[in-house]
Amino acid sequence: MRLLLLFGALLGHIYCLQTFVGDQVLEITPRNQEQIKNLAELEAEEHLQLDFWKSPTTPKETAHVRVPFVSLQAVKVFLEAQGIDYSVMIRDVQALLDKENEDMLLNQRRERSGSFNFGAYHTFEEISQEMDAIVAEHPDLVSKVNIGSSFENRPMNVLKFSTGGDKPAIWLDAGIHAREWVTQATALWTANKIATDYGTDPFITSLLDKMDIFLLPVTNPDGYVFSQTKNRMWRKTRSKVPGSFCVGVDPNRNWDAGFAGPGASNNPCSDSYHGPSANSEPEVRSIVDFIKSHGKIKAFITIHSYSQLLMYPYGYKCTKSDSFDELNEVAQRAAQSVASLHGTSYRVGPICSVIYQASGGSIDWAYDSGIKYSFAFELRDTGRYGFLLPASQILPTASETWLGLKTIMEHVRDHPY
Ligand code: 0X9
Ligand code: ZN
Repeated sequence: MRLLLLFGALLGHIYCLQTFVGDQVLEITPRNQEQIKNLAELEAEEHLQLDFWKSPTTPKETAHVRVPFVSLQAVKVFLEAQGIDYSVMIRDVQALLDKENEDMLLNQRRERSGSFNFGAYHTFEEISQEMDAIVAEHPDLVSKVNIGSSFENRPMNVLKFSTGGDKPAIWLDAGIHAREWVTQATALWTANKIATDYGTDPFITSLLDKMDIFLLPVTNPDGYVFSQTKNRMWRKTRSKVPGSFCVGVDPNRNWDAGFAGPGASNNPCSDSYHGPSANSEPEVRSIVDFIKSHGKIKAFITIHSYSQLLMYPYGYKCTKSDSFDELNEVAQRAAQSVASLHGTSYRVGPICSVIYQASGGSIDWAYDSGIKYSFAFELRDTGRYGFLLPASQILPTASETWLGLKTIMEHVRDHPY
């Protein structure tokens, strides 16, 4: 068995596919400020190669950390020595990846003789083809708008849902972080939902009579492809950083909103590296240019995973925005709508108080640019699988998220400004 694993790892390296054999995700519960500091010190030990899926913020709140097999012993010894409570959340990361891969291959075989399965994970190519198919099936409602290209020159294609002309519009994006696969899948399901229900669902019909919707399912195409072919845990873009061997920028630290402030890293090797300058990433620049030139975007909704949160500005500062009361009220109602389907419970609040201070985020930029209705979703789950959410949860996730989106969009429709 051991030999087999070793062989697998070796083979993986030959094909440049990063394996995670024996990696575990630990759930860590610091009891006090001191232990939170201990964890921050642990995170700073670069040689341990820890991947903080969820950072510790306040005592009793859990942190989720993927620990590479080679560091497991050291980390567990450290936690025990400091008296920090932890448990194993995912015992074998690679086992989940193998299952995910197998499911994708099985589904690909099934789709060859059937129709597109929205309850499966897909490649960038497959998603692009399905977007074209949706446009072809609903030519009077849906069109494809190319807003630019990624660093590696992949197209950034947005679906425009419109009954004609250029109306005030709602912006939706997903997959700005590559590894958050349930978000790209949810966005594609949502595109299909809007396209097929227009004309029968009174809400969609009335919304699209007054407004357009723009939906970008794969905001970080290079990262997404990389996460499927090389490293499942990839989060950032794939741009070359001058003067560093490390690749990629955190595209959700790259927006011109408190750029390079607290909650972003200036280390190009960090997963939250803000990049050399605001909008340095072509993926971010393309969206900024599109939204500015459109001029009538009234809502900006970005979809991340995981943690089951619905957030609004600010992240780069911890003061209330002028729209706090209204955004909070809408978000609370949206969270109730999400929960109404399968009981999935969301926490609601401004980014800074709900998670952490994070600068250079998209919804802060949108809000400060005059788009009042700016929200960030963090979809399922709360950690059992984290970024590795099984495909069997795509459909329930997408359908409950849709109810939350509807509540927000309804409010936007009825409160023109
Ligand atoms: O850290 C982030 O960028 C987001 N969390 S994630 O685990 N998906 O990486 C939260 C960011 C909040 N949203 C914005 N600032 N737009
Ligand atoms: Zn994210």
